[in-house]
Amino acid sequence: MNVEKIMQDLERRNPGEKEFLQAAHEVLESIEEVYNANPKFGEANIIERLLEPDRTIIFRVAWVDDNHKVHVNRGIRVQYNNAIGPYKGGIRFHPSVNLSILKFLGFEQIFKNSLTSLPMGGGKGGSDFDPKGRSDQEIMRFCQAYIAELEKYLGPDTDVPAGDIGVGAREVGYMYGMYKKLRNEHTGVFTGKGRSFGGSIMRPEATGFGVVYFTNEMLKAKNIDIKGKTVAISGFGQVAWGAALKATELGAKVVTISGPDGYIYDEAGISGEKIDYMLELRSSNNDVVAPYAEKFAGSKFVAGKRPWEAKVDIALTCAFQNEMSGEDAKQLVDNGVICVSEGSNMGCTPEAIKTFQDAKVIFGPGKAANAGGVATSGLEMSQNTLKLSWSAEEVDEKLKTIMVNIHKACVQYGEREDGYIDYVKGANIAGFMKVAEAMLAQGVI
Ligand code: 2IT
Repeated sequence: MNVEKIMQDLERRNPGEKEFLQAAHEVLESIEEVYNANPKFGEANIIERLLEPDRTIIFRVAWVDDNHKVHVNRGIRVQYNNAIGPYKGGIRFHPSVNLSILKFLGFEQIFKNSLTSLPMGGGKGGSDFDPKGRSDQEIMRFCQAYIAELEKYLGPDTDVPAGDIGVGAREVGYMYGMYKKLRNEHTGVFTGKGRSFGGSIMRPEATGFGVVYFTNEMLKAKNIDIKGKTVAISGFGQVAWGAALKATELGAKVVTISGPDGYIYDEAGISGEKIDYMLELRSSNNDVVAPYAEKFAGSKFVAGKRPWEAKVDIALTCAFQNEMSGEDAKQLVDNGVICVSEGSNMGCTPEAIKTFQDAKVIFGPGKAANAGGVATSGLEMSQNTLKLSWSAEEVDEKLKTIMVNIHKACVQYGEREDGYIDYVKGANIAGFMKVAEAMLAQGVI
């Protein structure tokens, strides 16, 4: 394959889809060498077949707000690739959602899910619906309207959605409820469900826990102890919350969280009731972190800025794609950062990743670092199929093992001669190999 030629073709066929083109370019660059060394991939044109989603469903979502006003949003589900299992991936509700963003997320999900070693294909869905400030009734009506259309394309062995930004247990509950009513069946077609109806213990914590387990593996590979290290976390949602819990438990000190309004710096460390307070902030539905500084003395709120200007040992992006720029990365490097991991999907721009890798800062890409979330979704699917429920210890043990194995796979394909581990390359190649082998075995379809 010729990366430049493929990119030109992709740009022509997907004009303006910058997030998708960015995600595709990263994978192409990483796998080029192994792809060209194995002529069987080129002969079957695996790469072009992988880049084109199996199908994309786009639909109107009409709903009525509390003031009886009728709204129309766009619903999308990208069923990207099911070579190794049913389509699997979250649903995002955010005003920025468009086809490019869902294609980038769906494409990344193929490799991430492959890395988990569980049988899950890649997909992603969402809507440009903005949950901010909406009442519970409005959220419910929107979720029901969304799933009333998407229902026909889902199934426990076909496509299994979950949450993502703007979609948590409440939204999954409403969508699953409508799905169940329409199908008259109680098959676990969503993951991230409530515990009382088939949800897995630990799913809410899983992405954040997994990010810290993976970060800890990367540090251990360089004989660095996470204990006593300072950590900057962005975001204050489920991923940030889980990461703060686990990092604190392992003896690190979390000093920042952030929202669209700015960031909180808390030198004493965000632990205990301060972590619980993140959930309270989230449930207010206002999407701000500023109230934290009013509640906890000694902390400060920095308006309109991102947490990457803080001097820390470890930085974890847990908010949004491209939330860390090359400039942010340079600042972190100048401040002596030793390790950066993506809890958010594609949290760092290509310039930021290059800055870290050039400075030999340990860098964990989202596909590997945040795979604990979807891995635990895979465990939820297993429990639903088996019609039983595992304990927290069982789920946590499995999650830990999965993260350790993902780390091993990344090292296998990403270790350079100078000893630096290129986790981006490692994750992309390891994820790709399994999917490519499955596609080869299944013929041209
Ligand atoms: O980005 C992700 O991996 C998720 N939003 C979770 C997907 C899932 O199916 O649990």
